[in-house]
Amino acid sequence: MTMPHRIGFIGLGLMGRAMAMNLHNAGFRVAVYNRTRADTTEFADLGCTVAATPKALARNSDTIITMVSDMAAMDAVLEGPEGVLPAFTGGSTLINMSTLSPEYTAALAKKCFISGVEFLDCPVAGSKPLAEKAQLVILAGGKKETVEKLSPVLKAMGRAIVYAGQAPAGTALKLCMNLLVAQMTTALAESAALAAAQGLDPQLLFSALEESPALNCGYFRMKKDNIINRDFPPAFQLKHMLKDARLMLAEAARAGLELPVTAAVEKLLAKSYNNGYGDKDLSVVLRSLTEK
Ligand code: NA7
Repeated sequence: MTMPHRIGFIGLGLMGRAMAMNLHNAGFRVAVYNRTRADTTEFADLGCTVAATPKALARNSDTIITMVSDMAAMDAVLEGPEGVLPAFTGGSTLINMSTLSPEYTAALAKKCFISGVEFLDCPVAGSKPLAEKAQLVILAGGKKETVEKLSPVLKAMGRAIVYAGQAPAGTALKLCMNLLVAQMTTALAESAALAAAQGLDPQLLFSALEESPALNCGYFRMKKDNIINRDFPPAFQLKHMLKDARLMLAEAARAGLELPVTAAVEKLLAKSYNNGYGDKDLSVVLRSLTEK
């Protein structure tokens, strides 16, 4: 790819801020848009252009990357008179890295195709600490040649690209990955709650896990401090996993597949959300196991 390649980044939340910063640090010309403009200050201080609207950003970008909450947020930044889509011209590329439904993603791919815009469906595996270290795994859907052409951009944010097939295959794979994350988190929380209920120090659980060649995994280690300290600063907010659990169940239902454990996990996530923990790390489900 010939540099500079003009990248417009939309959505400077927990993940997007780190990803946009890694693109800037890799030498790409990055301009940004965020609904809450105050969160663009550090990019302005680095000399990045801050666009007033998604449309203004799209007008001056070759590639737009979106990393926003959900489908409503995507509609807000893409559609309408100040959205990306009306300003985007043939030959531009849209890379969505948010987790949306496969159905929404397929419809977006079609809309882009009709407008002559290249579309990549690239959600990521990994939360804030891995985003900060550019260690995400990019789950890529779309035309293989486009993924290859844009791999320098994707590699600036992640350690690896796993090509899944045409869109929405990236999103489909992401839901499978997050099914594991959701279940591993709730399993860890239930295990710690059972340890405490039996009068054990939860630290013992981690000591045993760390000695086990099979169970000593990076994910449990990442959540150790949260569980031991019962403090849940967000690496991945519970509200986003609740959205994803519902997307998994909807996809399974469409295929006539039952996911009984995921259904139980969704109930626990919903309980935590209703307890007011939506913005905490999803490991906060530990609290909801012991609260009425
Ligand atoms: P965050 O930290 O919740 O960030 C969400 C971003 O989406 C943030 O920039 C928001 O802007 C933006 N957003 C949310 N709603 C809107 C609307 N209506 N219009 C415009 N922009 C909006 O999420 P993460 O970074 O952890 O995750 C992002 C995605 O990756 C998500 O799909 C996860 O499931 C995976 P704000 O700063 O609030 O103005």
